[in-house]
Amino acid sequence: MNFNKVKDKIKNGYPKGTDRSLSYGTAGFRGPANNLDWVMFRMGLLGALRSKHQHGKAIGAMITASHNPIDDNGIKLIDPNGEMLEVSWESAATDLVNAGDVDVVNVLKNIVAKFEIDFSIPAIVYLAQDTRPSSDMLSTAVRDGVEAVGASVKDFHLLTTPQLHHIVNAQNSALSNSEQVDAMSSSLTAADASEEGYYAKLSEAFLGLLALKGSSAEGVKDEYEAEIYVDGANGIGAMKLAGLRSRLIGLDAKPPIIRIFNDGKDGVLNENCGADYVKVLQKPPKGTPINGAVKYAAFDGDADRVVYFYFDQAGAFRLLDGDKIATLISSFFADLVRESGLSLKIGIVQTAYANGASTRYIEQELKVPVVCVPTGVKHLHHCAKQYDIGIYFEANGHGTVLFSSRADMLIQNILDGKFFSEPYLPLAPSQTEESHGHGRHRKNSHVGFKTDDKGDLLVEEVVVEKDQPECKVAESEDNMQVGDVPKDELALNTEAKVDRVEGFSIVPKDELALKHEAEKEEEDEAVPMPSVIPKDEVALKLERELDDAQKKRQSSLVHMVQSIHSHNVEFFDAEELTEKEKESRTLAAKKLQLASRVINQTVGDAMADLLLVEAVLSLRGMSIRQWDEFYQDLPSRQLKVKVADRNVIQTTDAERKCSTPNGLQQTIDSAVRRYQSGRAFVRPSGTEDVVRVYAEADTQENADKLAGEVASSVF
Ligand code: NG1
Ligand code: ZN
Repeated sequence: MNFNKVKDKIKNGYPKGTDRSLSYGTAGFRGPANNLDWVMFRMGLLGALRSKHQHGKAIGAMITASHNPIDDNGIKLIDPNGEMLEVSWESAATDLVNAGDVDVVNVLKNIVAKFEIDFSIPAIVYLAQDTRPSSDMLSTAVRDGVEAVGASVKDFHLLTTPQLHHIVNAQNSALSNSEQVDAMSSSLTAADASEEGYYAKLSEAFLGLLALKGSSAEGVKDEYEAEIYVDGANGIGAMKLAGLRSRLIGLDAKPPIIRIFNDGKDGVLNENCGADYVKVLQKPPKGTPINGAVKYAAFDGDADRVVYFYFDQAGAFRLLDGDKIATLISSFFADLVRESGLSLKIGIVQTAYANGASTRYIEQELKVPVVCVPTGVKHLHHCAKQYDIGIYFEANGHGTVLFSSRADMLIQNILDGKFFSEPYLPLAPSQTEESHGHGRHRKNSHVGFKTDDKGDLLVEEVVVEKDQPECKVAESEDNMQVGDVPKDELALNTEAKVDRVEGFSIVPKDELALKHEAEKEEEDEAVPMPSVIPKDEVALKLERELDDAQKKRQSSLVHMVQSIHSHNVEFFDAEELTEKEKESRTLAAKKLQLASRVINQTVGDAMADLLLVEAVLSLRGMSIRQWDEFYQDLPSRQLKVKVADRNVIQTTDAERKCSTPNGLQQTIDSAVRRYQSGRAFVRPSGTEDVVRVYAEADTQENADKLAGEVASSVF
């Protein structure tokens, strides 16, 4: 481990540029581009170490500041499975960037020791950048960091953020083909690990989906508008969408006509345009070709967010944000799951920024559970993984859909002609609660099996990850958990099923046990505490008999659970289905599988999300206006407040309440109470030096007023 080159490079190229403490936030490091080269160099070092730690798998380094102004830039690292950098490494990133120049090598050594890294393993970092003028120079700095520790770089130059996530995932999953990293990677090959592979995967799946569009039922008009104008935010998304568009040539399918504006030819990145501008200011981007008959979408600066909009008959701007996209996609998947006959657990993950009307719609109309987590993709992604089909979207348009390996397997079964209409694999999470002190405490669990202290078999909730504050379920006023389904269908069905299977049933306590218990109780009552009666012969014999019976049942059960886990799905007979039923289940399964391939399961992806939305609208023959009618947004307002130290504000309850400074929450509460349908919260931004204020109320005027009042209470 020789760090001389690191020392030399720091001294002669990348001295530390600030005394301010930085932290690897929700979007990595971001800031003014003219003082970031040293951060990039250090992130190059860290990326190389992370690759060594991951046995030489490729790590991604994306240079972008997303929707921030053109003079900013930033960097995010991508883990081998294409997801965000693992949380335990975020603090390593923060330590490394905050170290003084002379301490950098020590911090590196600490990281090597802490994570037990074999320094001799060859490492590789996949590098890409957005279109910012500073990105070239900053990319060189990352490369210098990677190479200073003897690792190598593969530079993809210009890519969208989600494209790099996809490529990193595809590369690593292709490498570990036999030892599949996870389901989302299992079907990926080396050919997928390229920009071309990305387009091929998306376009094939998308065209495949469109080809399944049936002719409209008689009397039902196909209202789908095949023309869409996309605001490319004058960034990388515009360029890459043009690349994707050229591959959308369908034989059996009629792809939409995509027209791109704000394509970077004569506009400035994110200036008066892009998804963030459209969402926050609730108005059309600069350069929108106004046309009452078409629909529009807007990407952000690195194309990981998308929102839709249109102009209604009166010419008024109408926004369909991430929440509306989540509802469209959820209703699509909920329908397909029903049609496929599969028991797949669908869940939606939102943040506090989700419009209250969307949450109500999803729960009350779609009847799909909603969970609220703190802002930041890592929280949403992590939580969505707990469902068979986990859908997450931030109101700002960042989101995707995750399919569990169980979902992939069950869908594939149908396509292989194996129809199972009954749930048989108790792996879906159910959320339950248990009392814990005064508050309510959540745990995430599966239905599982255990023996109680008398050796009886019980069906129980097996806790998967205890205490996941970032995946807490929202609490509503009546103290019921929003989105809580007491015990879901799957859990109940599974329990019932298990009950019915001879030999593996949850045996009601048998005669002997009951007798024994009754005797014991009598004894207990009869004999005053605290005497302890030595077990007599009969009791011991009874216990032994119980034990034997118990062991037998247990071993059968273990066998059953093992066979379930090894996907021995022949366990239950397939029910008799008519050919017509089989056909419709197969069609639904095909759509599910293709949709799971259109979507980018590593991260929110504007291009992939756009294709999925278009496919859903097209398959349903639905216009943007019809989609917009799902529910009416509550008017809302977002504001930014500059304060001396934004971190004096600390939050709790998925950021919907603040715990410090003292008294602030009470002030917000009393402001909120004065407005019909009022809701408001404040939180420090993770990407900008500001405090964000959000408010919603019955009218726009009231939402604005409430936001203003709350903003002034932050000073
Ligand atoms: P911050 O700056 O922490 O609010 C913003 C977005 C996040 C997420 C990150 C990363 C809002 C309110 N916040 O985070 O949702 O997208 O940027 O880009 O939109
Ligand atoms: Zn972005």
